[in-house]
Amino acid sequence: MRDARAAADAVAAATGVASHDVAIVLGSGWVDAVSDLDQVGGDVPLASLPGFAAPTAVGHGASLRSLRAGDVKVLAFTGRSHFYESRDVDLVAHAVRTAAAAGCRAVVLTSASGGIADELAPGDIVLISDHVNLTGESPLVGANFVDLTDLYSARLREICRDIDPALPSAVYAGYWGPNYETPAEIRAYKTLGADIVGMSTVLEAIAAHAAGMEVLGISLVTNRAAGLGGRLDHAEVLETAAASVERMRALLIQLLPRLSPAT
Ligand code: 8IG
Repeated sequence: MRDARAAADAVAAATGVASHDVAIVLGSGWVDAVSDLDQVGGDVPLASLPGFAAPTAVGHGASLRSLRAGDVKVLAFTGRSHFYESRDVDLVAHAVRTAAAAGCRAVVLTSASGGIADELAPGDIVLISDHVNLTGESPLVGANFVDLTDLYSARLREICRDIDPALPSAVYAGYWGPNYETPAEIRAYKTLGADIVGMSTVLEAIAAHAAGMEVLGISLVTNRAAGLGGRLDHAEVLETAAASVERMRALLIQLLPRLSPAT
C-alpha cells in the first residue's frame, strides 16, 4: 500500500495547512463548480506528492487545492486517477487515503455518469445511495471484511436534500472502462438495480469508508447509457457538464460549509 501518511505530510507542507476537514474529488466537469471558493496558497501538482500520478483524462485537472468554505477546510482534488488509467487500485485509493491521513472526516466523490433509470436525463444531479462494483477489484487487501451496508452516508444525503429536496437517489454501477458499456451490458446492469453507470467512485468509496470517513457521492448524469439514447461521446459529456455547472456550483457552495467536522 502507498504511504498515505507521507503524502498527507507533503500536503500539509505544500499547502501550509496542517489538517483539513473535508475532501472533495472533482470528476468530469466539476472543477469549475468550486472556482468561487477562497483558496489558501496555490495549486499543488498531484504529481509532486508522494505516491500520486498525474491524471490523464480530458476534463480533469491534476492538482490539489486547499479551499475555505465558511469554517470548513476543504481539500480539493481537481482530478482523480481512474482504474482504467493504470489498473492500479492502490493508486486509485491513494487520494482518499491521503485525505483521511490529512484529517478529513468526510469525502465528497463527484462524477459524471450515464443514466440507466428511465427518469434520469442528461443534466440531472443525483445522490449516490449505493453501488454495484463491477470492477472485480477492491482497494482492500487481506482479511479485512469491511461492512459496506452504510457505505454512502444517509446523513450527508440529508444535508443535500435540505439544500435541494428534489435531488434523486441513484444506485451507481462502477464499470471498469475505458470503453463504454455495450447495450446488452446496460440491460444487464438495469436488472442488477443500477440507475447510473460510471468509471469512478466505487473503489474510492470503499477505501474511504475503510479509512473511517463518511462518504457522499454526487453524480451529474451527462448522457443516457449505451442503447438508451444516442451514441456516446466524451465531447458531449463535457458539454452537458458545462451547461450544468451553475447548478453544481450552487449545490457545492451551500453544501461544503455545512460539512463541519463537529457534526
Ligand atoms: I460521463 O455511459 C459517463 N461516464 N461507464 N458509462 C460509463 N461511464 C460513463 C458514462 C457511461 N457516461
